[in-house]
Amino acid sequence: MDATLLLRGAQLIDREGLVDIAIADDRIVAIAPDLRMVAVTEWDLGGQLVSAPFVESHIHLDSALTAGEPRWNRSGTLFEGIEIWRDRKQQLTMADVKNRAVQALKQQASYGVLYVRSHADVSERSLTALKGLLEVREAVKDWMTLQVVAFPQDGLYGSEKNEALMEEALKLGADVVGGIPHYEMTREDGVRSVEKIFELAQRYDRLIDVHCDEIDDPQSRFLEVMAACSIRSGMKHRVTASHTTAFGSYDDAYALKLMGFLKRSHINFTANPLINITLQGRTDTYPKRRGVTRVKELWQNGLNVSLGHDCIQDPWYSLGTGNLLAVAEMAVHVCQMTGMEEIEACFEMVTAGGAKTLNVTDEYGIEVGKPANLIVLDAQSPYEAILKRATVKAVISRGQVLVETIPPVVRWANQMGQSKEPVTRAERS
Ligand code: 17E
Ligand code: FE2
Repeated sequence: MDATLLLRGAQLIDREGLVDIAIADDRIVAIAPDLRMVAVTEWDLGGQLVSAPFVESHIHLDSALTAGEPRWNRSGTLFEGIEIWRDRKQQLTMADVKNRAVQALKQQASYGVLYVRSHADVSERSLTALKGLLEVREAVKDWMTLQVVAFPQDGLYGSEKNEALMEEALKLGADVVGGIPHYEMTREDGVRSVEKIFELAQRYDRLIDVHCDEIDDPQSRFLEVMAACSIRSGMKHRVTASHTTAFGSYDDAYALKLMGFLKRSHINFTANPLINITLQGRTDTYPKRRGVTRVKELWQNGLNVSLGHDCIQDPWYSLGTGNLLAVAEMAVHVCQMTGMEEIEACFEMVTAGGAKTLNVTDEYGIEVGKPANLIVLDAQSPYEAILKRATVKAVISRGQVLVETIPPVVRWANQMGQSKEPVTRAERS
């Protein structure tokens, strides 16, 4: 059999020694050392890391690239962000949503992201955010897998119209049912919103991804409601609890009991350390909480954790590039995951962990027979990738080279240099 693309000398994550990877059309057809094959195109990777693509498990593409519109977030809180967005979303048009989303997705793809789960606000009457992202999902499907969450930013019961809008969003084809129980007006509304979300997900056969307890209030306890609903419904890995930052403020006695229920529930977690280290703790003076969920303990207890970017330049966060290595690096710091195994786990949380959250494990990974979606990093290990925020040199999507990036080159002036050869940043560090 001939290959269309043959990658020689690739370092895989869980395998000693280098291998060749053969791709025919859109599939991986062989993985072994020194393949005897002919290929249309052949690359020698010289031991560089080949990974399955990054998975962005939590982002808001409808608000991406709107930072400063109509004003900047001064308090830095989640709640001021929601108010600014409430004003900005009155101006949404299909073109506005689609242009910004595609621009953000292209930027993400250039950093090696080929799977994205985006929330779309469905608490605005015209459903423009949702309809725009559903059209984008279709428009990009040949190079990017996009899942859309119907997310009621203002609360499922925040106004009378919202419950019907959620259902309409599911009829229009949203992949995932979202929610925001900690922002409902009463605790009772929060509980019944979670119950409603599970009912809708089962009725429409969709996944669940709830913004859950994104607040520093240790009394915000909707995660236990999600765990109970997951155990009772058997929805397990089809359910994701996002943010869960209050878990970082619960006392240890309650956290211990909760962890037991979470293990029984088999739900996924998504933490967004870049955003929550800045949004949370705003009402604290000192000591100031980190406002991030218990990532390390969830991982140690065998639960699936993925890491998301959450924002790319929007009312909640004026920075953000789409590069998941920046998110993994932040998790290493904020979650104190500095041990070598822990650093490697943070890389897994932006790759395989994200694939579990999105429920795409059947097609995800570097294995013979799977779709040829993979990235070549300017690094030899996950540790080195995070260490130097490695350039993703090539992104291969559905067997085609989608984008290539040349790592920066540092040239010393002659009188300083020992060598006249250009030295890459990688060699210098
Ligand atoms: N909306 C929300 O409720 N929480 C967030 N972190 C963002 C939007 C970005
Ligand atoms: Fe979010």
